[in-house]
Amino acid sequence: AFNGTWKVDRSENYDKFMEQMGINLVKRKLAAHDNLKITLEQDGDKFHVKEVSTFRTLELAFTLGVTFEYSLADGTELSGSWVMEGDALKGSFVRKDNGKTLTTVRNIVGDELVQSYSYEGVEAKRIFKRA
Ligand code: MYR
Repeated sequence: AFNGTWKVDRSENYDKFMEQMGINLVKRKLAAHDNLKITLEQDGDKFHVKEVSTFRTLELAFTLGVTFEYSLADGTELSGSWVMEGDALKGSFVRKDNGKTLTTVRNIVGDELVQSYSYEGVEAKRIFKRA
């Protein structure tokens, strides 16, 4: 169900979320228009991800339940994993710089992919449409 290429359509509370993450105004303004595109390919419990934005292009792979490393576009390093709960992908990632946890959930809602983010009491969503 997650398979395919998803292009960000809109965001909710994403600026506040990035502010809580400690991202400065200039970077937040750029990130608001990052044209993020994510391609997901699932094969059993393995996922291959291609991420393309105005900041960078990167590819990674992860296995459900297995910890991996991921860096945000600003260089912030995270370590964590995704698990499947029902039809939802749930991620829990710890920031290496401060030990705080960022959680994120991917859900298919209608024909959209909704990704929710939570960090230190602030929640945001980014909603993607099939590219
Ligand atoms: C992937 O499945 O796309 C790779 C792993 C993603 C890890 C968690 C993503 C959190 C992104 C937070 C973005 C907000 C930055 C302030």
